[in-house]
Amino acid sequence: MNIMILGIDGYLGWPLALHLLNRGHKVSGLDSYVRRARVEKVNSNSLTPIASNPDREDIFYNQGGTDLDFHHLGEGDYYSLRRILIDNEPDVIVHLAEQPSAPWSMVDVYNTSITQQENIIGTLELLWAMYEVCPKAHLVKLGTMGEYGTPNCDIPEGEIPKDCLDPINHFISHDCPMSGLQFPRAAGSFYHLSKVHDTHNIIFACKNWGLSSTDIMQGVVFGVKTPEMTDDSMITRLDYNEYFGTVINRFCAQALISHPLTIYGDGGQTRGYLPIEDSMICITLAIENPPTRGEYRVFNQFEQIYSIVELAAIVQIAGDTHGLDVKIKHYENPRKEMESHYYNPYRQKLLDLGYEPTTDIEHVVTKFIGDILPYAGRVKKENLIPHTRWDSKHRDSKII
Ligand code: USQ
Repeated sequence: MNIMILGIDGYLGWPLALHLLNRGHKVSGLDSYVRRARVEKVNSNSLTPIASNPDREDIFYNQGGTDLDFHHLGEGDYYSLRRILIDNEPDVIVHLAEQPSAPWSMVDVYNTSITQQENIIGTLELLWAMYEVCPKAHLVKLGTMGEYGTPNCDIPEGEIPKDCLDPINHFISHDCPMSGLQFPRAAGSFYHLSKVHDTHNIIFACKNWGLSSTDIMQGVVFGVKTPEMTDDSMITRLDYNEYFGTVINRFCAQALISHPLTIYGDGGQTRGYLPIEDSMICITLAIENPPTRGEYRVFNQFEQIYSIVELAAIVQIAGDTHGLDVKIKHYENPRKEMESHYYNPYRQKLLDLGYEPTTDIEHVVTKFIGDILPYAGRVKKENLIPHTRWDSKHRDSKII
């Protein structure tokens, strides 16, 4: 297939390019390299020493990549996006080119506006360009499990199913008058909300113009190496700062330097998680099993659900295997979120396509810590305590 990856320089975009090239697909991509600049601006770095832009371009072309363009989605340069699509004629567009951080989106009015401008307007421009230039292409769009929030009932995949909810939260058999409508979204940050707005715009574009899309509600990804990274120059970025680092990646970076694992609040917050290899497999399944013309479908994408306390215990055990002294502490929660709640999302559609979730998470986290041990000296301690708060006050969280 002819696949274009938007956000090809990112944490997931880069390994996906290597994975798809390895499977014999034709791969092109675009990026604005803004992630590199934003991480520098918050005085942080990638834990892994990633290749410079020109070196990465060389690797991409050496691996068989066809075209790399510089483009910043949502910055109003619509005709250059159109031109890139005309030149590449993709069958599939994987859209990973969004501002991906909830905390960064909550810093101030400037960051909130940039997040929603880049994500919502960027996706709108893409939808218009697809309609005008390549309406038969399949849009694989990265959404988030965070769109649903943490409702007090089971979470289906996108739509409300035919079976209504019973009082003890499970689906029962009778026709629900609201079936077929989108399951209510209740996002917990301006970033997660930008993905909710994308969802509605994509649904409308599919209905109105006959575009087809897979909207992936992905859980939190962790890890850094995939089988295609045959030498260290091919490694993907790994963020661990309070903005761009997600929880398992942060915990493992903290473990490297014996900084206490930063559990926010009680740590009963439960989410779906998946190793980076699983993310590549799932996105590839979506690409290689496209929807029909005009279809909008949602895949919930995660390996398993875990609470933060459970994750901290897993990282502690994995760190111990490497002789690390891993401490765990609870910090004031900078976010407004439930710290104890019901959580039962479904993820049947990817299983039906053949996804076999990694089961031994302790083993995967142990291997991951081994992958990053050589880079322990690159961890900047000052990036580990959260400072941005959902109430817009800025101060370091204290240990509780
Ligand atoms: N958390 C801690 N300690 C930390 C960092 C986070 O306890 O040091 C907690 C947070 O309070 C939250 C949970 O871990 O309850 C997950 O936070 P996160 O920063 O790992 O992930 P989140 O902000 O929810 O968003 C991330 C990605 C986003 C992706 C989403 C999946 O940034 O792109 O879509 O995970 S989900 O969480 O299911 O929405």
